[in-house]
Amino acid sequence: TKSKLQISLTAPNGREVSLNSGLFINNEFVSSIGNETLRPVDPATEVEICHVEAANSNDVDRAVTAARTALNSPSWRDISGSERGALMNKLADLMEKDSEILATLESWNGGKPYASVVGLELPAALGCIRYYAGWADKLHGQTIPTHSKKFAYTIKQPIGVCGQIIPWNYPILMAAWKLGPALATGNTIVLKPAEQTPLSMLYVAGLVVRAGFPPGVINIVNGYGKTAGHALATHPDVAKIAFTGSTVTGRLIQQVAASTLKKVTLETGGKSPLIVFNDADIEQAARWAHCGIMSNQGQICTGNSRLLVQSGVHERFTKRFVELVEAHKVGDPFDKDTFQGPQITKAHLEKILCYAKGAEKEGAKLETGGQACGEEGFFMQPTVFSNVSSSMAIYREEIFGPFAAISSFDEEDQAIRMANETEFGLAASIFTKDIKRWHRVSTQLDAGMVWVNSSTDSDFRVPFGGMKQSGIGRELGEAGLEAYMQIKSVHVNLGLDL
Ligand code: TXE
Repeated sequence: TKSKLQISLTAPNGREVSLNSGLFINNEFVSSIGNETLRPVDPATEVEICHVEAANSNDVDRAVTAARTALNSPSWRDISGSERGALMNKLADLMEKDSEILATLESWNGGKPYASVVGLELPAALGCIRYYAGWADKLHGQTIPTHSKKFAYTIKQPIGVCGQIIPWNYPILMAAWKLGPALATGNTIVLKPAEQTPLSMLYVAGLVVRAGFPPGVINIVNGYGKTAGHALATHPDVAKIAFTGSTVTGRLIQQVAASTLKKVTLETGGKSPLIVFNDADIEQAARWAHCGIMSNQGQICTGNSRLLVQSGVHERFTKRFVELVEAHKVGDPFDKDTFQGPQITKAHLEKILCYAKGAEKEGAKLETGGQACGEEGFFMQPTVFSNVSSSMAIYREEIFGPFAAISSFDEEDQAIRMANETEFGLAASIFTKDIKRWHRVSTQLDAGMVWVNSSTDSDFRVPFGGMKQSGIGRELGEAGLEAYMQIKSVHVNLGLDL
């Protein structure tokens, strides 16, 4: 079956890529037990790329067993943190060497502009793995004096087998955010990419072997959410689930994971506000706002989808923002001038179009866009509505497209109230030159991340995550390690006799 699973592809940019389409379990590519396959599609042309194996619950069970065995194998359990870090750095080096292949697969399968995958996302993913590799030998407990004849110490231990479920909008980056802290802390992993985008992580799977990871430490199983994802979230031997995706699926995972009391971290949806005050640098505010909602086809969890603009600069800001939106190029992800590629699927494009239709009916003012575009592929015109009120669906619901809703406000208090009137709490941006104001406002915003005079600007050294229904726990930075370790307290009696 090995040769059957080996596939050779020619990408639209002419690059030849060969990869294995199997499930990656125990450092080997294997066929799935059931007959299910995934059929990834190029969203720019609507052409099917290939077939890859899709895991059913028995396959997930195989992967979890491999991960569980690896957890206690001397080649993983007994190596030092420094050695774990070295393996991680090796993986990052191999990924860097093949970054053009990885970026090709990421762009082709996900419709993502190639230039930004190569220039921004891959460096961020490699940076994240290397950052956590650096932590691997710096994780230690405390000694705690308790009594003259007793003392205690703590050790930080891995949680166990970690199930990691990632979305389609940034496959490699989201995998790096999850693999980094889990490996640094000595866990073993079963990672499930999204069914729309299986390809880039299949290529990474091949590099895992070359980096020298012991079998079973990193398992990568493609598959559907309802089968493979559900099987991971309910498996009794999976100790922890980390998920990035929709709030609806996040809730479901938390519910089913409760039966085995798994540790759960979730990074879910958002409806992040970007607040522009009268004293802001309007050119910079418009540029960051543009980048913060139109990059990655608007499929960004922290995307500043609501632009709250103070009345004094509303007209000027809207004019400049719309100019920038209309100037960016929509088209072939492999064209170096392309800023915006296609949406991930036809269904997703249709959902975005539905919001545009609804907004017009609800009385919002269409400033630009609102339609699909291109002769083939799932392309959406970048879309801006103004005059958006809090009762409208486009103000309340995550659209996840190149779609911005502009509303105006008069006073600071009103801006804070508007920013917070959402079930989400992922991120927020403030544009102002007033130091006292940015401090005052950022303290009051319901958001896990606040940007002052920028937007959606993440960094692997800084914690990332949401308040309210945008998630549970934090990824990245030192805080990102916590979810992957448990503390054991050892009480030592040095001679206190009973
Ligand atoms: O997400 P899902 P979808 C938001 C965005 C988007 C919407 C729907 O608004 O329009 O979600 O996207 C796996 N048990 N975000 O349907 O379903 C699935 O296979 C276990 C925001 O793609 O959340 C995939 O691997 N797993 C977001 C992952 O969950 C399940 C990124 C995400 O899919 C499962 C993506 C189940 N029952 C979408 N059902 C962000 N926060 O960045 C699905 N999955």
